[in-house]
Amino acid sequence: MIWNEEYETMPREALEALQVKRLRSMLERIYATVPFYRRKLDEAGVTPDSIKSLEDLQRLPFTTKDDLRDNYPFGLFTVPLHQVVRIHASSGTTGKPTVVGYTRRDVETWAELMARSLMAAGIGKDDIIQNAYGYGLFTGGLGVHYGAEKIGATVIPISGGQSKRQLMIMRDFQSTAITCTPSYALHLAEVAEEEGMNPKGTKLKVGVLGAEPWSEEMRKEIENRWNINAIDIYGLSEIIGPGVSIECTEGKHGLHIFEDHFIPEIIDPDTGEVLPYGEYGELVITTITKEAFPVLRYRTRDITRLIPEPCRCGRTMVRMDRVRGRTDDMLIIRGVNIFPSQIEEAIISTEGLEPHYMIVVDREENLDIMEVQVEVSEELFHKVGDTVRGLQSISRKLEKDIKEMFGISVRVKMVEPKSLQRFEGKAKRVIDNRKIFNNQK
Ligand code: DLL
Repeated sequence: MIWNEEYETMPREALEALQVKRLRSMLERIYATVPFYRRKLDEAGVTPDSIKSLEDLQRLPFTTKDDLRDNYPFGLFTVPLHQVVRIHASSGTTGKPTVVGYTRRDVETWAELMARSLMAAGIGKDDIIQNAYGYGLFTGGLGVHYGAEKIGATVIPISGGQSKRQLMIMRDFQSTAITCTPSYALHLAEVAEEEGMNPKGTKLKVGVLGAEPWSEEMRKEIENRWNINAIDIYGLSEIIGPGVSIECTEGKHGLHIFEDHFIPEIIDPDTGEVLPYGEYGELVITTITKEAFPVLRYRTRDITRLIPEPCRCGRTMVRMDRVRGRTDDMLIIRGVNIFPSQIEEAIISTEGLEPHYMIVVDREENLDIMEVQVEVSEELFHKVGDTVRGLQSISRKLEKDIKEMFGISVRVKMVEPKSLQRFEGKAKRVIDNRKIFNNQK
């Protein structure tokens, strides 16, 4: 199902012409209204009307999260506040949040993109969407909400948390779709089982899950536990919120980026050089229709690659691969780059372990030490005769698998079922004590 055939299946040539036209008018807008961008464009020696093709984009400067922070809170808005009808902010773990604003038209654009996204996930007007993304400054809740209303679905604005209540409502209102983070979808299944409710027996048929990295193994786990189709949705507040890209139901291989609104590039995060299609690197996005808060070549810090091959669904929009992780979440252990989602894959493929884990990194005698804490399954835990030796063989297997993947030794610590923290929103997977140590110095 395609919400907007005209744009979503536009021939590439026409799409690229539209992108160039929109890019130029976006540049005119930021040049005229935002001193920060005017300065950066002047420094780069480019004027908006010198942009003739998409290749010219490479001559333009990047925008980083630090630039947004330096202009906190409203310094990069292109319109006076009386034209801003909504403000959101990204959580951020430390310091001030990143603030973004929307004009009335931006809110409409966002609703359109979320309408496209939900339809791509196989959701329509007859669906009942339980929207368990947080409502508030986080973009997840309201982003999904407006798109759901636009396609005429019934939306339950339940927000995150209160798992037992979520399950009661899911059953009583007969929700057919759930929107939340993958880690919360998994946690809800667990609570359902604890409450004696069979997650496979609900009316749910699809989950639109995102806002954090997750592995293919995690998808399978969620799909099996709930008997649903789990669709990956990507976005970030700085660009618009959820609805930057989404998987379609055709094969679930890559997320279509809505290129009539966003121009994606992949760069080498170290050199800033643009990489060809197919290579992994940092995703950079330029918004070309946003009014209040456009961003030029924004460095998302998310690692992925672009997949240009046409998709069976008929959309002509390029796909991005699932996000492997963020450059700032990437662990460097004794010089080796590791994304938590890669450890997740190894855990889920190990029999007897649950997909609940925490990675703890420390430094002992100048050496990086990585410990993977992971829950054993209830079943295994209660099988008495099998205890110590059985558990040891599982932790050794995981240690060996990780060693094979990365060439480094890790410690696997198996913990009791349900003893690690659960998350209602974005999961936290890493405790890096080296950072604390460095900060204290
Ligand atoms: O997480 C927006 C969102 C809400 C997306 C609901 C999807 C669903 P932020 O809080 O600004 O916005 O966080 C954005 O989250 O740069 C990625 O690192 C990560 N992220 C978002 N979606 C995915 C995904 C929302 N599908 C940051 N896979 C982004 C992996 C994701 N990481």
